[in-house]
Amino acid sequence: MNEFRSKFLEVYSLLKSELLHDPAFEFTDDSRQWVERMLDYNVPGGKLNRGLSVIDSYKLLKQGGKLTEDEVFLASALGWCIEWLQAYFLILDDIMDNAVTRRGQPCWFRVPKVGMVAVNDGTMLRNHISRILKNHFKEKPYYVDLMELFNEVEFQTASGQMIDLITTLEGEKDLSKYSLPLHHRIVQYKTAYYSFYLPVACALLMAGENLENHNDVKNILIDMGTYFQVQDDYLDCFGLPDVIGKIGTDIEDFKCSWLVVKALELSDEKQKSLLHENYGKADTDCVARVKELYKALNLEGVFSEYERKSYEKLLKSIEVHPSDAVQAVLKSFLAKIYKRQK
Ligand code: GPP
Ligand code: MG
Ligand code: MG
Ligand code: MG
Repeated sequence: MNEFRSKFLEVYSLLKSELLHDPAFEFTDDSRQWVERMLDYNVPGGKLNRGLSVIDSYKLLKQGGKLTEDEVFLASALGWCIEWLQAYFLILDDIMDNAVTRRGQPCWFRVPKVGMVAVNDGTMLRNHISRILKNHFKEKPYYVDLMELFNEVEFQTASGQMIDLITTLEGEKDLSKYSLPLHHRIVQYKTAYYSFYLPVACALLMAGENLENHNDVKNILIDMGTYFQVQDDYLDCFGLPDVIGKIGTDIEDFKCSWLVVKALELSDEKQKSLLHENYGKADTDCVARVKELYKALNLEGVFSEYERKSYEKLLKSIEVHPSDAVQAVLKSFLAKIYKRQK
C-alpha cells in the first residue's frame, strides 16, 4: 500500500469541490450533479499508478527526505491532473474502440442517458486540468513549463491515437502493412509519453529541474511505456476480464496489436491466410479462430520471453544513469509494471 494513497484521495475530494464551485460557472444543481457523477465515475477508479508516481518520484528526487504538507499537496494535485487526463483519454478511446467495459463497469458512454454527452464530458475533463493548474500553480516559476508539458503530451497522445485509428479504417484493412516499426510508433505516441514520461516530468519540474537536461530519463521512460503497451496488447487477448476490468476488442477492431504483428512474423502461408480471413471481424467465431492461432503459435511463450528481455534491457539502461535518485525513480516504475496482470 502506497504511503501517500489516503492523502492523495483527500486531495481528489478537494479538487473536485473546487471545480464544482468554480466561480466561472453558475452551475445549476442539475449540471453540478452531472459533473460530480461524471468525475466520480471516471477519474478515481483506476490503479492510480500514474498519479501516485508523481509523489513517489518527487520524494525520490528529494533523496527520500520527508516532504512538507505543501509538497505532498502540490505533487498530489499534479498527479490528479494526470488522472484527469487519463480519464479524458479513456472516455474517448472507449467510444472510438467501441469498448464495453472499463475498470470493471460499463464504459461511460454506455451508461443510460450518457451516450454522446460523453464526448463533451471529455472536453470538460481536459479543461479541468487547466483550471487545477491555474488554481494551484499560477505563481510557481515552473507554471508555463507545466502547461507546455501537458499541451505537448496531449498532442503526442492524440497523434498516436490517430495512427492507431486510421490504420484500421474500412477499405484500408491490410494486414501486410502491420509491422514492429509501425506498432512501435503507435504505442510510443499513444501511451508512453502520457503514462510514463509525464509523471516523472511533473516531478522534475516541481523539483526545479529543466526538462531539457533530462533527455536520457525521457528515453528510458519511453522504452518502459512501450513495454507497458505491449503488456496491454497481450492482456487484451490473454488477460482475465475480471482482473483487467475490461473486455478486449483489439481483434474485432483490426488493431495493430503486438500480438498480430508477432503472429504475422511467425505464421506460415496457411496460417497467414487464416489471419487475413478472420482478423478485424466482429464475429465471435472469427475472433475464436484468431485466438486459437495465437495459442498454436505459442504467443504466450513469445510474450514471456519478450517480457524477460525487456526487463533486463531496461534495468541495464537504468543502471548506467549517473544519478542514484533518478535510478531509484526509474526502478520503482519498472517494479510496478513488471509481470503485471492488470
Ligand atoms: C491506449 O490504447 C491509448 C489510449 C487510452 C490513448 C487514447 C488517446 C486519445 C487521444 C483518446 P488502448 O485502446 O489499447 O487502451 P485500452 O486497452 O485501455 O482500451
Ligand atoms: Mg481502447
Ligand atoms: Mg484505443
Ligand atoms: Mg488495449
